[in-house]
Amino acid sequence: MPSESVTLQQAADELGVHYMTAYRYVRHGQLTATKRDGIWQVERTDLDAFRSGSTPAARRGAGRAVEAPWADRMYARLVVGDANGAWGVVEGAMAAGATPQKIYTEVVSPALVTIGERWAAGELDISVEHRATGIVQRLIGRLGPQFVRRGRSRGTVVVGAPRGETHSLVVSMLADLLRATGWDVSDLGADTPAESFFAAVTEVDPVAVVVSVTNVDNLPAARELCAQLGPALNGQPLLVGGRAVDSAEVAASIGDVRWVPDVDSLVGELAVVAAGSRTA
Ligand code: B12
Repeated sequence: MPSESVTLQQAADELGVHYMTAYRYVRHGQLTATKRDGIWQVERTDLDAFRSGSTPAARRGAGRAVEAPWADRMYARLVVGDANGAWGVVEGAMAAGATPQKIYTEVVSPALVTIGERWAAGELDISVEHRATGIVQRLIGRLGPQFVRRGRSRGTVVVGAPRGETHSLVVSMLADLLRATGWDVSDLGADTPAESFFAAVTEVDPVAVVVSVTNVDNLPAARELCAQLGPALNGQPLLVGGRAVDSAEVAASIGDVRWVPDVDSLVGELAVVAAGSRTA
């Protein structure tokens, strides 16, 4: 029996990429496709193998994605305000096998960190950072749907940042990284009043509430938020992290919260919390 095949356009739709990106995967030998009656066809088995990264070509691609200086290229596009070029870097890295998660953590974030360092050193004007922020917002908007995992949800997590904390890109990326691991995320964004946290908790009955703090100046606001929110929770833990919360001591100064050092640990912690709430 011949195996099921889809057109390259359908394969692109399923992968959540533009047709030209899927075509580049074929040209680079990462995705196997054959032309029949002038139309590129992809066997379902090849598409599944590409998606899981289990073909040698996809693995080679993934290796190249880590090796190539994609973050430097992204930085170069962001500082000159080249939105199309920045998306081109995303497409290039993905054609080379990078996952959307890696685009956030190994391409976009390092580029932003460099911009922050150069701004702090007085080498870049703040307007450059604002312009780069606008571009990254759009990149996140385009990449976001690719983080949604099909299948049964593991539950819902409320994510936000305290009043005054304007670093919203961080919250958006964090929310997507959690979605990619099967969680539904009620993303309240940055600069979130305590009332919005209350409303979200009441509405979605989350497994946990995640508070992100990027700027150390916002630690007092985080303390205030957690002091207000803690007593209103129905046993759900308050998980706190982000650039400004870089140790258990800093987290303890915020209050009765659990410190989580990074996103991987957060995914593990949420699994433990969810298992506990199921058996309780
Ligand atoms: C873009 C940016 C801005 C933009 C924000 C735009 C936006 N809408 O997000 C603008 C220009 C508005 C801005 C403003 C300011 N910024 Co600013 N900004 C940055 C910059 C360059 C990038 C931030 C970013 O998006 N990083 C990318 C993310 C994804 O990286 P990340 O932090 O690693 O995030 C991951 C983890 O932290 C983790 N995580 C996050 N939350 C949580 C929670 C939990 C529980 C867990 C487990 C994990 C987790 O997951 C994330 C995803 O992987 C940083 C530089 C940097 N080093 O980050 C400075 C930076 C954060 N900003 C800084 C400062 C000082 C400011 C200002 C105070 C400047 C000023 N004087 O006006 C203001 C005001 C901020 C405020 N009121 O809160 C400093 C903070 C230093 C400090 N004191 O702590 C930095 C570090 C720059 C620097 N080198 O000095 N900023």
